[in-house]
Amino acid sequence: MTTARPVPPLVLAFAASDPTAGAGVQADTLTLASLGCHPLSALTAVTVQDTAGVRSVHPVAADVLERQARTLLDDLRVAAFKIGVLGSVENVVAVAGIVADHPDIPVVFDPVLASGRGDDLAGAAIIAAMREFLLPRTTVLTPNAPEARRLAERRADEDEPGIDLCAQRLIAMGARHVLITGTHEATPEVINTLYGRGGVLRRDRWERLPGSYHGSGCTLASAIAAFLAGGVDIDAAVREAEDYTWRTLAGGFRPGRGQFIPDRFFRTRSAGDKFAPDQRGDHRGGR
Ligand code: PXL
Repeated sequence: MTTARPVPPLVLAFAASDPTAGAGVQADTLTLASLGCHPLSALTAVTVQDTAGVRSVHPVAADVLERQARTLLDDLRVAAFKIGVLGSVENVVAVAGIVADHPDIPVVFDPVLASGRGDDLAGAAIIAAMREFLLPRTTVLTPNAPEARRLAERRADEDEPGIDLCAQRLIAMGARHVLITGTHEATPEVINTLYGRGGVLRRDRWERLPGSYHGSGCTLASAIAAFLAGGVDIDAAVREAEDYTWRTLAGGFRPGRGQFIPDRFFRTRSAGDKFAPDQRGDHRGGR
């Protein structure tokens, strides 16, 4: 007979495959595992990409996505959901239906609209479906500032709305909390702001790191889901996840010609076994 051991918190990620493991379901899995969760996944799409860019996106059929998730949910007690790239309107609707059937499970939704290199990952129809079906079931929405502006929709008669107003609109569309990250803004430090129904809940400033990273948003959203799954409240989960993510970026490495990848396992690397310098980020694309 096997001894019953405690089960780590289970987090179900709805996400697309990124073969580089910089972003996507691989990033979620690495992040969740490194933070002590057991990572479950329901694949939404397959992408073809390297560290320099996304070549193509191939959505999984919505009924296959739905069966992956419902089969897991019939067997396992999921503590948090994390949602990333969805790939199609049908997949947005399928995931929204699944999470609506589990109203007690927190949902961290990273509304990925483009890759860090600007490749389009969601068109206008997907964005409209996110607003209508997913925001009303989102516990923490984690757009970067450009995504927040696109999701919040500019009114015909106005200039670009400020991020505070975008957050207010996203909350009016149903998101309970919105964390807008400031990586893409022209501020000397990166400023991340968490909003709730009553306005700003916290604003955190982080030293801006040099270099361009692939998968920082997936890391942050998965880390928030991991802390929520561990029973931490939203404010502390956001703070802890930002700190963790910053460290993964500070320890990031550049495996190919393109962007840096966060090191989600920075904690397990002692000074002695840190990679050799040429793998740490001095790879200048000489291949
Ligand atoms: O970083 C956002 C992201 C999420 N998921 C997948 C991606 C990307 C960016 O390229 O490819 C699969």
